This record gives sequence, structure tokens and C-alpha cells, in this order.
Amino acid sequence: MTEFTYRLGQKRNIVTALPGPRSSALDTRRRRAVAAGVGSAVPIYAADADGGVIVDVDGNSLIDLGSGIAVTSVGASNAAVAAAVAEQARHFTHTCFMVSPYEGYVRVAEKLAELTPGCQDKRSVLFNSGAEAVENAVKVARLATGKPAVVAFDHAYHGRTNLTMALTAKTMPYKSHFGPFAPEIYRMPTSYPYRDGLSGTEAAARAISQIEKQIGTDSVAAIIIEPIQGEGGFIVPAPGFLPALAQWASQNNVVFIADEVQTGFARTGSWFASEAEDVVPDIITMAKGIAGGMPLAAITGRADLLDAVHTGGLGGTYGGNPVACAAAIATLDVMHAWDLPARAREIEAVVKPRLSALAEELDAVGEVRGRGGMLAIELVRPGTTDPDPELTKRVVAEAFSRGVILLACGTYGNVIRLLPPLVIGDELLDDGITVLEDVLRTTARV
Ligand code: PLZ
Repeated sequence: MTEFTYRLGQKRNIVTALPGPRSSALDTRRRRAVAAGVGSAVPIYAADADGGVIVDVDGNSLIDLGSGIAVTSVGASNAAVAAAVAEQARHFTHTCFMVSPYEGYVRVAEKLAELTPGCQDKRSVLFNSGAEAVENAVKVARLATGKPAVVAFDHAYHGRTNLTMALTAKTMPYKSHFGPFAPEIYRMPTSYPYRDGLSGTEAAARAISQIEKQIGTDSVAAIIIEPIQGEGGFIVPAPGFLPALAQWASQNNVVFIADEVQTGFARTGSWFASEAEDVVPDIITMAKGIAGGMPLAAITGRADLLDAVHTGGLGGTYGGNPVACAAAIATLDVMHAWDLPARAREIEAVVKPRLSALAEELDAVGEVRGRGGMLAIELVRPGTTDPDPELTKRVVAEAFSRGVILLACGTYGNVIRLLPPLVIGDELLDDGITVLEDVLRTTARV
């Protein structure tokens, strides 16, 4: 393992009840000022964070197994990223790339062309959020193909804006009462081996047949899919599913968009999850891990598709903000220097066998799955495959009370996902997983 350097001590240390008095006081202020529609996974307020720990305003150090939803892979205050941000902010925080451009944007686009799968000629555009990247990938696909329809999948998550809500599968909490939604979005069955028992080829044939029958290839501009579905439950499709869809897309003038907002940037043990099956997406959407916590997103894709758009057709005031670009350049350098794809594989090698042993021991653990630093357990009622969201909530709450931040996910709310910062040290990771094991053993048996 690379020797990572940290600013804060990497130890779990709980010194008050959780939440402590300062967090509780802030929560009272929050309820009077912040809209109720915004939720938080844990009720502690952050004061500091580094490596694998979040320190709250009461002085508690918690183990972070969520990375702010797969964002802080290099740590939440990586020294190189913080220095790059400070240096860029000293010179200029903004000019707007659409007004007077700057090198950082170009450098990020060059790096994305190098890092993303495939050696075809590529172009990139930078944005602020994952949803914005997805919206723009769809804009490009529609313009380049001259076709209207977009195919998304069961269990998909692509964002909370109007178009991306339409692409997202789950109604609560993301869509309920927020419609009407963008038109020309069609949902197809995905590959969910634990629940459908199909091979990748069978699942792809099922989806393709429905696309051809219900929409028609002459109407389909794009297929958008997460190579491992994130919010929907860390669903890893059966081998062969993604390559079959990508091949069908390329044969039918359909743009294959891989949404790698959550799976990207070393998270799954390679730079992008598409690489695991040698899939070369026509367009790839990215955000989250790209810039060490600064808001930046991107689309990178085939030059002929991206350059089909008229000048002025793509952009936005803040897209590719210079401070965020500086953070991205530093983040990608750190990822290379510390070989974080290899670290993600190490995390899998350490954690997955322990989770698999739990699955053997406890009937409530239906499946263990995932890749690299993106791992999950799906919890079910013993003896069935019926989802157990109540148990999931209890496990997450109990782990939190012991100082470990875990995030749940899944269409049925019954998946516990592990997304540690990739720079988490072995001891802290071991402590976090030991807590998860203890909590599961005690909670799943009652
Ligand atoms: N595509 C694959 O995972 C964001 C959302 C959390 P934004 N996932 C976390 C929540 O409840 O809002 C995501 C994703 C995939 C797109 C997005 C959207 O990215 O940066 O949140 O817009």
C-alpha cells in the first residue's frame, strides 16, 4: 500500500453522544433556515475532514465510508488539491470560459481524452454537476443523430433536474409530485443477476428486443446507462450485458452514453468502470471524484459527435470554473502518484472476503457485490429475496452511533454501500468494517 500522508489523526474517537450539543444546536438553526426538502444522512455537522475521518463540531472523529457519495476519493482536504485551489484563487476565480478562456480548462480536457477509454479522437465540455453533464450528453446525442428518443434502465439514477429526473427510475424521493417530466424517455429492463437470474446476453437481448419493438431504432438517439448502477443498489450487470448493448448501439446509429458520474476516477479499480469489459462509450459523463470535492463535471466523447454541435450550443456561466479545474488537475495527479486504481483493488481484496464471510453466516445478507472501492451488501428477509429496508436502516443507524458513516441505497432501500475515500488507511478501514460486522451480527439476529 502507498504511504498516504494525512493532516488529521486517522482514528475513530467518539467523545459525546451523537449528535453532540453543538451539532444539535446547529440542527435547530438549520430547521429554521434550510428548506425541509433537503435531507442529511447523519445529524452531525462537519468541522474538519481528512483521509478517512470526518471530525464534527463537538470533536468526534467518525470513519467516513461514504466519501460524500463517492466524491472525496483523494480525501476531503488533500494537501495538493487545497494548495492548487488556493493558488488559482489568488490569481482569478472566474472569467467565464465563454468570455475569456484559460489553460486549466484545456488541460482538464486533454487529461480526460487521455484517461477515458478508447483511442479515438475525443472532445470534452466541462460543467458543474453530474446532472448537467447528463443533460448535455443527451443534447449532443439528439443533435448528432437527429433522433428524439433516449433509453434509460430500471434502477437508473441520473440526477434531479427535469430531464435527469425523467431518466431516473425511482419515484420516492426523487420524482414524486415533481412532474410533468421531459418526454421521449423510455425505460427498459436492466441486468440484475441477483433478482433476474439472466445471463448478460439474455438480459441484453430482452432490452434490445423491447427497444426495437416499442421505440424503433430510427427514433433512438441514445442509450444511457451506469456501468455499475449506483443509487439503484450498486447493481453489477451480468458479464456481456454492457458490451452487447454497446455493440447494438454502434450498429444502429445510437449513441452509447456511459454515466460514470459515480463509478469514474479510480473508484472501481480502473479509471472507468467501462474498462472492465472493454466497452468504449461514445460519450462518458463524469463528476464527483474528478476534482477532490470541488464542483466540476464533464462529458468526453467522440470528436465527430461533440463537434457536430454549433458553436455557442453548449456552455454555462460556471462550467469548467478555473478553481475547479485547478483542483481537478491536482486530483488527477494525486490519483496517478498514489496509484488509486490499485488502492481501490486493494480495498476490494481486503473488504469483499469479509463481507462474503458475513453472507455465509447471516441469512439476512442476500448478496455481496461491487468492484474496487464501490462495494455493497443487499439485505433481505431470511430465507427469501424480499428486501429488508428496516434492517438496513437499523444497521446504518447503529453503525453511526458507534462512529461509522455508512450510506444506504437501492430501489428497495435495502442496500448498504461502501464508498470509502480511496486514501483511507488499512487500520481505519479495518476498524470501520469490524464495526459493520459487529452491528450486522447483532442487528440481523434480533
Ligand atoms: N449520475 C450515476 O450517481 C449522483 C446523488 C445523490 P449530481 N449521485 C448522487 C442525491 O440524492 O442527490 C449522480 C450519479 C449518477 C448522475 C448523478 C447526478 O450528479 O452531481 O448530483 O448532479
